[in-house]
Amino acid sequence: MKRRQLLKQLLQTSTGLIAASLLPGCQLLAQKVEPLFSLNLFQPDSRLPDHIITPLSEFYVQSYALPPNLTIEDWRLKFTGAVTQPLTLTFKDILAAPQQNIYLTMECIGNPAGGNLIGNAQWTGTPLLPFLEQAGVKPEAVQFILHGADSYETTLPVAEVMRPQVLLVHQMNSAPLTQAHGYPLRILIPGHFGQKQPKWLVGIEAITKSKRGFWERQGWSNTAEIPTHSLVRQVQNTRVWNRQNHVTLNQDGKTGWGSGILIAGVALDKSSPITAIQVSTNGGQTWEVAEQNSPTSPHEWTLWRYRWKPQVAGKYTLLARAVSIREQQQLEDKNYKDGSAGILQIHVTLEA
Ligand SMILES: Nc1nc2c(c(=O)[nH]1)N[C@H]1C(S)=C(S)[C@@H](COP(=O)(O)O)O[C@H]1N2
Ligand SMILES: [Mo]
Repeated sequence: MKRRQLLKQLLQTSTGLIAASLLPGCQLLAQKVEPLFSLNLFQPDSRLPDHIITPLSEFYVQSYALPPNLTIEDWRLKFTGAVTQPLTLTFKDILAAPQQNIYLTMECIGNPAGGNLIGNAQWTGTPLLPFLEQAGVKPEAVQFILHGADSYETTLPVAEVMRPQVLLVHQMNSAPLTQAHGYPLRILIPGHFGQKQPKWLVGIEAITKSKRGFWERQGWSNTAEIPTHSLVRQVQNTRVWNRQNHVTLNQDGKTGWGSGILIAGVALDKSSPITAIQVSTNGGQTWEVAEQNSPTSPHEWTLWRYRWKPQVAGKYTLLARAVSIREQQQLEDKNYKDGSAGILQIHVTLEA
């Protein structure tokens, strides 16, 4: 894609200019710009599904450089630094270990409210912890540096990486990882934005003095924990993100507003279940509870939909906020470099 075309597309979004220069992974070389997905939640009488998987063709890609070309034969994962027994794993070692599947939603910390840098997949891999125990992490270690073969690096506290739910994954939606998504292996660190989950993982280094990673050195959150937040995807058949967050509906026809309007989206938190998604159609004066599913994994997005029955034509401001045991989503971001936690405002015009 030509730079000008890309800028044009970015400008169609409200935060486009910020996005062009500051997004983690917003590199002209390797970014897919329009990974829209459709939720297909528009049979209101049907049950909400337990899972919606983002097809690979619509799964966003954020890479700060060109993806490295690795082969299973040559790939190695090295455990180095403050460990008693440095360890080198081959791909066979990974496959010989017990395998697990996990549903996990990946989101970029630079994803603007309601944006598309988010996708849900079922990942297959093996826990990291037994390998770390084998390598013997020394008590003086404070952090691990996770190294990608593209020289990407990020760091996390020892305790965060030594949780049993941290996985070394080699499959996405039952197929080997594609080159863009980290072939042959990446790490999943549940609860954190994408920047903490290096693709093409080749090194785990225990260090005794804290260090910041690639995006963190540029001011992005060093913890990069996922806040409680919701993303509106669709109002009737309109994908709101693609239309400057503005939807115009005529009263007539199946997708008009005469017989009600379906609003649908997703919500996510770092670790707590989403207890409610609330929708306001009057700019936040009153809120109604949306229908939602309850995923078995807290690391997978919650799906929700709301049926709105407006009585009169006019202009409306539509908001959706997520509530978890931890927090209730607020209108404004505290600091966008901690991830977008603010509520997206959608402007709806209903024509008579
Ligand atoms: N090695 C490596 N890992 C990386 C990155 C990268 O540039 N290099 N980008 C990170 C960022 S910013 C995000 S949001 C996720 C995106 O994962 P995806 O491209 O599979 O969607 O990968 C993360 N892991
Ligand atoms: Mo990212």
